[in-house]
Amino acid sequence: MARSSESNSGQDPALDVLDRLNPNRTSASPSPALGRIGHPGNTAFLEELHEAWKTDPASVDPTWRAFFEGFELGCQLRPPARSGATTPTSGSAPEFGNVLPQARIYNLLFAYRALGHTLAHLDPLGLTPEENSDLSLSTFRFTDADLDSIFDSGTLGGGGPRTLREILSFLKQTYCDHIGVEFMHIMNFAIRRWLRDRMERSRNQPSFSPAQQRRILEKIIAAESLERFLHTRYVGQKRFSLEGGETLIAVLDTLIEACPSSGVEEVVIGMAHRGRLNVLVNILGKSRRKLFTEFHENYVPETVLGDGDVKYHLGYENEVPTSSGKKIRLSLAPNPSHLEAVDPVVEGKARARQRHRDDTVKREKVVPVLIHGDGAFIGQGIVAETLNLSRLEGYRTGGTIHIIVNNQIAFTTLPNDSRSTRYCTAPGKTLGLPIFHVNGDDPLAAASVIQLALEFRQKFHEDIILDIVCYRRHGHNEGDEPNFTQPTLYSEIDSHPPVSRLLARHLLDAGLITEEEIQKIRNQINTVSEEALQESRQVVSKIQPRIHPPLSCPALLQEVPTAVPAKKIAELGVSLSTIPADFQINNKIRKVLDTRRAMAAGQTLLDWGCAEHLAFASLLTSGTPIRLSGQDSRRGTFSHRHAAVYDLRTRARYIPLKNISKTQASFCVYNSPLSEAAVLGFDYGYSLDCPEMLVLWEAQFGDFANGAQTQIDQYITSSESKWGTTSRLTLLLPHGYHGQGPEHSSARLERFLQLCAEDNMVVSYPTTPANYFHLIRRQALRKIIKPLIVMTPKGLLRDARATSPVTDLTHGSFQEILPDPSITQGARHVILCSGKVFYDLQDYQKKNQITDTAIIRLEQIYPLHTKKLTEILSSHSPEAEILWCQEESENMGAWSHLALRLPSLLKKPVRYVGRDASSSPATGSLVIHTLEQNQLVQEAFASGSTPSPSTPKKTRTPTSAKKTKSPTPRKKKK
Ligand SMILES: Cc1ncc(C[n+]2csc(CCOP(=O)(O)OP(=O)(O)O)c2C)c(N)n1
Ligand SMILES: [Mg+2]
Repeated sequence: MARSSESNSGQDPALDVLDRLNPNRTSASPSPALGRIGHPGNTAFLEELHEAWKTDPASVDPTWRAFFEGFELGCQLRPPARSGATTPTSGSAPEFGNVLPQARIYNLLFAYRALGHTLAHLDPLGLTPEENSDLSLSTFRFTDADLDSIFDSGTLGGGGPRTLREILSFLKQTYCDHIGVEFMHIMNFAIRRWLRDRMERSRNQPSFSPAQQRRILEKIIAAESLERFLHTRYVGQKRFSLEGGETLIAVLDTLIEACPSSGVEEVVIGMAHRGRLNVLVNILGKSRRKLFTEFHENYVPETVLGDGDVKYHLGYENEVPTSSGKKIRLSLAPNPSHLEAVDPVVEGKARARQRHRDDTVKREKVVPVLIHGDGAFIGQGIVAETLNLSRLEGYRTGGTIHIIVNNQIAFTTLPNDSRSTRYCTAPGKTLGLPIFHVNGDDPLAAASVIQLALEFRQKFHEDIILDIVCYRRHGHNEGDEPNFTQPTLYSEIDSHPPVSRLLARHLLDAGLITEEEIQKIRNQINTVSEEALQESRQVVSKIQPRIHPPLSCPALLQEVPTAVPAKKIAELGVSLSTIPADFQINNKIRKVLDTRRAMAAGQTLLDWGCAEHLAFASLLTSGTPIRLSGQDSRRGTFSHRHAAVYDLRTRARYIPLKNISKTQASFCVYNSPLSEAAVLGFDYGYSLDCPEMLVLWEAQFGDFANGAQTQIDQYITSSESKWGTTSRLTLLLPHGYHGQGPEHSSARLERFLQLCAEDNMVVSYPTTPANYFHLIRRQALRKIIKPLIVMTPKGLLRDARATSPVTDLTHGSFQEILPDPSITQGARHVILCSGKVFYDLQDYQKKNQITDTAIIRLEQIYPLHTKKLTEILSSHSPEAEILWCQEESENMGAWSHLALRLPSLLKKPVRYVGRDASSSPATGSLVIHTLEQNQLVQEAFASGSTPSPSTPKKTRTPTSAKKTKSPTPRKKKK
């Protein structure tokens, strides 16, 4: 694993000098030239410059002049006496006039702080070379003969004169022992200095009381014993053993122990498979009996409904005692197989819980902790996306503690094939996070780092990473043979003593524990496990395997009253269009707001943006808080929302929805970073723990939701069945064919519909502002908690056809099915459709004065309101031909979902009219799009409709038909 070292972009030696001269300096703006001495190799350059300055100060640039003046001055000062400092016993007196060797000492300090981790003893197996020629004495032009010379030690551990030998020993102990730290890339000087001082004060050596050390040993033994117990009692059953990485349990325990004194009340944890069972039992206090029951072959998950999940994905929540007497609430989020997908979900959950604890400013009461695998942390892009949320107004959680169980392998893949970086923690460097690498065989060192991590998090509200370098004692899982692929590594591991033995030896040598006491601890733990096993056997003998009923929820189709009185709507319209008098806004925005006021007053028809604002405003004033997040959601991608308006002179922001009344609920609208997976995951997590809030995530274009497909598949659509967790999350996905090309047309309605079953969610494609108004209100107000997927408009946002009278808001409720507005009975042909194509069909119907064809809209496709649909159809001719018309290609849109359901429901064939099946969602040509669109509309009215005499009667085009070439539309004539 020898790799070239990463760039050391941190503080240069010159700044170390500046630091010493002026310790209160909080930021630096080095001259461009200063950057050139960021590496010891550039010493020669510094010397040259220094010589030039000595000969003629005017020959160097002013920044350098100031630097050398200060430097000389600093070197002439006698260093302050250090309390407890070792007085040099040999060597010559400090030669502060001998600037050049002293400058090289500063280089050395810098180099060890920046690169000392490359020499640290991090790998328990000792397989990673611990060498770096850049840190050899000769690099700094010293020899062994200089070791007893005395120098100014700069800022090292309080400064003062030290021999080179002492300086080296100090640096090695601090930066090259069992803790290797990367922190010199951090651009914030206050943070860097805090970390430096904190580490150099203790020389990065743990100092735990005897009782604490014993506790840590007990935790390590508990972790190991549980794995061994499971190993012998459930041979070959998957548990993703933690062995080799037991230090994790000691680290988590130390973290929780430190919570009460740090003001932490709750820890929200996310983790993958490795060691999860161990964390559940030994940290969250899940009973062993329960765990062992889950191992039984007859075990059926305890969900009331749904399908459940395997034991190493399950979540848990508990209040655990600490030795301070205070309890800490712990939760472990359920986790799907998809590695790291849980990260943003946990962040969202943590933020929601901070809100519940009224901790939205400092965010110090609830701490998110993410436990990662080494392979996944560097490999999965969502890690970087989630890290990027950490400082953003709408997504920050006050700092996440990341712990990596770095067993130096991912399934069968070794680090050389896993990453292009030296460390798996490299993503943390992009954000300038402190990164601590710790030898996993030294639980005391790791525990000391986690204490520092919590202290850091509470002080700076930033993320921090602890990388526990360990190994994996067995295969990837318990059915896996590691010797197939890593024979040499595993012969090394086989002979490596367990961490419990190493720590026990340390405590025995220090006289902190006896062999008998250690044996007693082991016996006690095994007795508890054995008793739990017996209990679990009794429970299991009573289990009757049974298949759970489906999640089915007939109440999903019940009407929810969502109308709002006209007076209230008008009042809201006034509030929403009123801007503070001293606020100067863009004229066009002023017009939008004025129009909204007129719309709400019933003076003109309502558009989409106004209906949405009124839906939000009515909910806020009746006590429902709302969170809306997405790319450019404040304005709205299509400039239709304008939830925030800006002062022309100052860009001060004013959000009318936050200013409706003093008693209203909170409205949060955020422009998200350009991420789908992490932001959707975050909002989903938030919605889980804030069920009283309406949380909406908006895609820029619906197409881009596919970047978050994992969150959709593994959480939103299936979490209720797997884990019994429900979410009211609402997805707004702009969808519709406007000739904008393949990527801006489709939100992939078909994918959502394919995931629909057991009433797991609602999929809707509303066509009117009023129906959208009722849909949003219903989603927030009804007791049933289900995710809602909404295909939202783009072109229709400004289309006069897609408007609603205010009376449609003040009366009625959400309509799952909309009948034809003009042809309410007796039609001999019925076109069923959903969404935007309705308006094209209606135009044609009107233009051609067609009276025998009714167009019925499915505004909610899943769950389908079959009763309403059949009722509406019953007012038309029983012989009426029914067809489904869509603008999406045949293999997309709602057709494939409905084709499986409509014929049996309606007891007659349903004909398809729409674009042919296609690999790409839409044509790239506007003219072809228009041709296709016109053709499919004509075709929908072709079969016997009158008058339309010119249109030939057509049936569905077989999908096997050849594609025509451009510019012929893809919808072909037969
Ligand atoms: C996104 C994703 N890809 C692949 C897998 C299959 N898989 C499960 S565990 C694992 C190895 C993970 O390695 P690492 O992150 O180092 O964790 P470890 O198992 O070593 O603790 C893989 C590839 C998965 N679960 N999720
Ligand atoms: Mg690993």
